Amino acid sequence: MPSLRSFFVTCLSFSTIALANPLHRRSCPNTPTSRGCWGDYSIADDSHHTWPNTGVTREYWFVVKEVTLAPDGVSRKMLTINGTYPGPTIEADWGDNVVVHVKNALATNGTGIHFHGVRQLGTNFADGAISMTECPISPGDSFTYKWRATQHGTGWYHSHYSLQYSDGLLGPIVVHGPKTENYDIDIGPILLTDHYHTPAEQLAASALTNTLGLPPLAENGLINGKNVYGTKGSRFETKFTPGKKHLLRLVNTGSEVTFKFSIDNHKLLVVGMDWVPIVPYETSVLFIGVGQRYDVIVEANQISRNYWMRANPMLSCLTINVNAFNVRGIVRYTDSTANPTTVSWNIIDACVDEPLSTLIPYHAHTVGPSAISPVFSANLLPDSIIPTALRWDVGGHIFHPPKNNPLVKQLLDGFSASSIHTDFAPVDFTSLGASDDTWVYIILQSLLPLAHPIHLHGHDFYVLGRGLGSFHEPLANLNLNNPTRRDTVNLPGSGWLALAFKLDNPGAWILHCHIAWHLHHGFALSVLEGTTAQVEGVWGQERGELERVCSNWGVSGLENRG
Ligand SMILES: *[C@@H]1O[C@H](CO)[C@@H](O)[C@H](O)[C@H]1NC(C)=O
Ligand SMILES: *[C@@H]1O[C@H](CO)[C@@H](O)[C@H](O)[C@H]1NC(C)=O
Ligand SMILES: [Cu+2]
Repeated sequence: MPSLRSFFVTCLSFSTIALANPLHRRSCPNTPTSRGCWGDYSIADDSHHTWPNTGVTREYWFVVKEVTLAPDGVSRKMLTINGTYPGPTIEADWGDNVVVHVKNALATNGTGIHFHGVRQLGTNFADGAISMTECPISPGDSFTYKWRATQHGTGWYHSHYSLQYSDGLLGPIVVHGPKTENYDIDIGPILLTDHYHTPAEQLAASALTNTLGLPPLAENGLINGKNVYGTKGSRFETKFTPGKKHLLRLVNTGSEVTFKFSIDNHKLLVVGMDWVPIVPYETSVLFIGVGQRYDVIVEANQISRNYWMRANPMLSCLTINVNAFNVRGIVRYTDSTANPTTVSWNIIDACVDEPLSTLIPYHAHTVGPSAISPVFSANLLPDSIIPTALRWDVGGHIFHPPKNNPLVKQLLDGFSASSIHTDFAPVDFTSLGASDDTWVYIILQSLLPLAHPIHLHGHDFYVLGRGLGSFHEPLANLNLNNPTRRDTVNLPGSGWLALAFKLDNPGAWILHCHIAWHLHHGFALSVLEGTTAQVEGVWGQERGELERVCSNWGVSGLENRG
């Protein structure tokens, strides 16, 4: 078999020819032996800068409804898209347009859908972050999200309203594109989550008044919406074709849990993190925090039998899970229905993210000097109204803004960034404007021995460094030379994290901890990017829809009930 490198070189030379004369651009098909190819494009094309113009629109109709389901055999009420959990897969090719019509069929609750990690370049209005870019969609009302799949890989969508995704309102996103290694079969998304038998709202209330700051107890974990619980339920299963290479698209859709994922006896070749292709590396056990994704290739090169697929919750990340060592699926080589008897890799329980040195983006970027580098510390403080309850304070602000007056609406209505209410925890970059060469760094500091998966909307950020203790690193010591680039990364407990991004996407974006309870209790900052004129520029006609959805939300009278 020819080496993958030769395919890249072939594709690369095609695109060089294409630059000289577009009519001579030859198509390089994506096949099991040429996954680096992608028609007129290839893995050599950096999706940060370029994407195919397919002219194709993928359209989806989602109905948000409450149903009773039993993912692990125990019935509970869940919030779903069209009654299924996980929700339907949004599937597109790199460069396609995606249109998602969301109708709210809940009786007494608002909703909204966010597309996790999708860059939303110039489409701030499609981000679906309630309080930031949108009012909740009222019962009976609908909203249409329109965005371009400029990146490729694996993602997920979820409600960004209250704790709704913890009650099930989520599903996978697959954007097909070239890969940095060859594989034969795409197994598709594999969603990993913690699972609770109690509605999220009740759990959050107990987490709030738990003065130790301990998370709620999870009864279980699920793989693609399934697992056993005692004698109930059934496990997720997948079939491997002997001798073939399988692509698995791993997503942690959890509320709080950090997993180590593994398949007994099999190595994982990691080829993508979040929406970013990486230089492939091999591991037997992969650490996946809430919101993170990894595309891995697994070769069915072991003897023909059944194997455990494991998602072990990391108890050292302060997860509490009743079924901790039994969050498993089954990989079968044959039609046997027996349970596997295989032995686990040695899995060390540690709350330590994949090392940055192994997560090397395939397309190297260099980070420029920062215009500004604010430091924000995260701490748990007593609530001003209920002193026995705790709230997350980040840089002196607790994020709990109104739903009926989103930050972007206030900007468009002519309020200056400095007059935005402090409940938005605003980080105001408006005076810098948005341009292709303005960089900002943000340093986050965790004052408690608790790690947080940090996620930014509207960008892939650059992870310039992280460490234990308090941040006193000279900026010059940070790694600006092709640092790890992704949209969700772990801030270590009692440690720091230095992130960078370019101010190239005007709008209002949220930077937050993806532990659902932490976000719900204030762990977020609002990033204001671009001048008001630039924000107006990207919103254009979409402002009418913002006004309509907000006005309906006002009429619904639900503002103070969720
Ligand atoms: C969801 O349900 C609606 C209404 O029944 C239907 O039109 C739509 O095609 C369904 N969508 C998906 C993705 O299954
Ligand atoms: C709406 O849903 C959220 C999350 O599930 C819940 O916390 C809230 O209480 C609900 N609101 C109403 C009015 O039912
Ligand atoms: Cu957190």
